[in-house]
Amino acid sequence: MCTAALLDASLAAAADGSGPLAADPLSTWQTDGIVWSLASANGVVYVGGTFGTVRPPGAAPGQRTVKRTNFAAFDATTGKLLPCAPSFTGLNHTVRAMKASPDGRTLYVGGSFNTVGSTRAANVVALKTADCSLSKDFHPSVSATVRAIDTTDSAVYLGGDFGRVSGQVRNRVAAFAPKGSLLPFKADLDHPVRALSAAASHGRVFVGGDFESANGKNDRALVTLNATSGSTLLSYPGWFPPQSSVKAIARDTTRFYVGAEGHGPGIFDGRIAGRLTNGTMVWKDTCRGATQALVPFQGVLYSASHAHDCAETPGGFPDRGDRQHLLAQSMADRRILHWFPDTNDGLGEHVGPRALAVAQGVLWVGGEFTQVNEKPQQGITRFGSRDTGAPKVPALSLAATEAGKVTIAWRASWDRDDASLTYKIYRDGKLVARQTESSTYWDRPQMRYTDSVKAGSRHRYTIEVTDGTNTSRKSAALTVTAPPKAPSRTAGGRP
Ligand SMILES: [Ca+2]
Repeated sequence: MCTAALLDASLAAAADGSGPLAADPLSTWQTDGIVWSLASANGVVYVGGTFGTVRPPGAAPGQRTVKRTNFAAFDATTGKLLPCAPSFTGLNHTVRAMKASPDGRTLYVGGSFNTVGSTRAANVVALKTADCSLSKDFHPSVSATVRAIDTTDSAVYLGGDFGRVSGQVRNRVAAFAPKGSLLPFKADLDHPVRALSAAASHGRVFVGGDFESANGKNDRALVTLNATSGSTLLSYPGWFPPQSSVKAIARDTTRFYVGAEGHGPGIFDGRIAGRLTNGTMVWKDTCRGATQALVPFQGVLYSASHAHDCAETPGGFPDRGDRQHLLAQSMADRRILHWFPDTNDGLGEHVGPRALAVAQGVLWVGGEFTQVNEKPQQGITRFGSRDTGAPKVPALSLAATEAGKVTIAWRASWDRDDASLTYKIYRDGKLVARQTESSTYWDRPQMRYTDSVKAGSRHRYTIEVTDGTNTSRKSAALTVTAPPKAPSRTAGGRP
């Protein structure tokens, strides 16, 4: 991506097709286990999951570890580890959901735990962000795992596996006043809730998960509830095939976005954009490879998945037997943008990234991975706006020669955040040609250049490739002697 693009990210996406972020990871702390949730407030990024230690950037597993039990906090700008470190412990201890209050003063943390520091808790607590202490007001008792949290000025919504909250029946979704009293909001979902998005200005809450039924009606995977009463406002018949779950919901001022995970026939693993006002669909992409997290940022919808077939989505890729774990797509029209940082599958269920958050213009990614862009990096990574990676240099080969002519060939390289690359061809160290070509990792065209030289002369050719910001090293030299005169012959030796 070009630096001028940073001035206006929506224009940037249009200008070079990559969006506001570069695909080169920033130096980032790591965890020794799975990150399930990310949240930010007041210049701090909170990381929750199933882990016992964190370690600095570059440290190998087990080296220079610092104890952090399922929760850690980092400076959003520098990435430095912060001292805020309550431990979340208990049977199956894990942090699965976090969200700050709109004023940033409180961080709500949910999961499966019964002790936070030395305080008894029941699967959800509130931390005061000013001093990292536990809120004494907010200490509801939730009967099972909390998997989703969203907040408004007047309510904290929880979703998960539970059936009772503070002694009352609340089937998989509940709402509290910010100070901790249970609100009358009540809905009945038959299977776990995994995602929540509260649109306070519209008086509604978008709820996603594994359920087949909501408030006694067949409503699979996604439902929109009245934010005060919990009654069903909008349903989505036909949006999700059987055995599909909504794993993530995000929204902006006019639309909501859902990410799904499907199992079995007629699978739906992609993303849908819908209108907040009436729940109608704007677009749907049918990429295969379950979506785990979504975050909108400057006109781009970033998603965590293990996409392996996006052939039917504009800008997408065919199934090649590999997986692309991070995607950027236009929020306007679902087009897959040229932004392809990647993780490996990693630990656990081997799906790579599971959580996304943007803080101070930087995208934080958490999950199961142990590599980012093919280098060791576990649990957390970050992407900012600065493009620092050069494309790989192609290898030159001889395509043909004839008297006074040499044709050299190479296969186009590719770059993780720039589609259009410029190739510079040198003869005996002197720049003789430039060619610009678009490429992706799944579509790298063959390229060639025919040079005119003196018959019988001998030359050394090299090539380098640039994304406009970063230039590769020069290739190994290809030495060619142009034939003295006709007839021509090809490199294959046929007359
Ligand atoms: Ca680049």
